[in-house]
Amino acid sequence: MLELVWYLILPVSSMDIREFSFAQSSVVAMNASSDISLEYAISRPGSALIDCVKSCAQFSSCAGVELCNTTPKLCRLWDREFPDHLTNPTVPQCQRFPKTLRTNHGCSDCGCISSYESWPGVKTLTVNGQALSVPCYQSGTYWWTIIQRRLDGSESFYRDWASYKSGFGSLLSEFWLGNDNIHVLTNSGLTFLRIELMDYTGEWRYAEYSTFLVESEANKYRLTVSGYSGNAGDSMAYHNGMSFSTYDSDNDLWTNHCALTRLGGWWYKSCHEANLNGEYANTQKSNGINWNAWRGFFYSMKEVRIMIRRP
Ligand SMILES: [Ca+2]
Repeated sequence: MLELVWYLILPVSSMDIREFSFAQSSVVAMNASSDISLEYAISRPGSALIDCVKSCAQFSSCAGVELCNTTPKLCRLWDREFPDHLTNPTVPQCQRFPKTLRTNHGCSDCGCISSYESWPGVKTLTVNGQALSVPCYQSGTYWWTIIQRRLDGSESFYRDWASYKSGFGSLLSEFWLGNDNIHVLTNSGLTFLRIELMDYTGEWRYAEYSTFLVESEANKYRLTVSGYSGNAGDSMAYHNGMSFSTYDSDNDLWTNHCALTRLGGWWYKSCHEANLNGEYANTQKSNGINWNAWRGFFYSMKEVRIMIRRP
């Protein structure tokens, strides 16, 4: 990894150039040329990259640079996040350097990060003095902190208490942020909840809750949720006041064991109206990623995002 550190302040810039680092991305790609806000040739020898990142640092909207080892060398400024999944082997001489903040300014949530950065993505928060990486997501005018995501069934959510406590999966795809982290985040004021759901036709619906609190492990991560609005229907009210259960820890109100039979970890009662950690693509009654108020117990949502912010 090549990393440049800057100790220059450009007078034209409203942002201090020292705040940024440019680390070479592992992906060499070139696509979506409409996202390039500026491209220019660099004639001065030996200083192409320095030239290029200096330009990028001047613009808060610049998300990174691409330096092409052509003749002459080309500097491209990108005005949105690099789409890492895109690759174009026809331009192997271009290298990418995403711009990242050197400091998160002590931000403990994505809303705070949005004051300093232009594009969401995986960011590092400082929560209770500890670093915590989370995906930030923009929905409407807000940046949200994502605590759970289902995308494609690549991750098993049939996990034990310890896994749900600490979290599992990949922040770039499917994951659970961890009950301890969710407790700390809600306890620090991220008490506004938004759940986004997509069915297999591609339709998205949402449910928002003005109050969302998850207690500590000592209280079995007891859930407080209320204040519904949205168009997906309210499938969380049923779970208000419930403790968390996993297949190795039955804290539900049923004589049997919900987490074991419903294949997830959740604030089960007897058993659920929402089963967002259920088994991916399972259409057996109540075992899939259910949201009963919209699609019922025999429908497993294709995609889910659970996210929180300060009110
Ligand atoms: Ca039980």
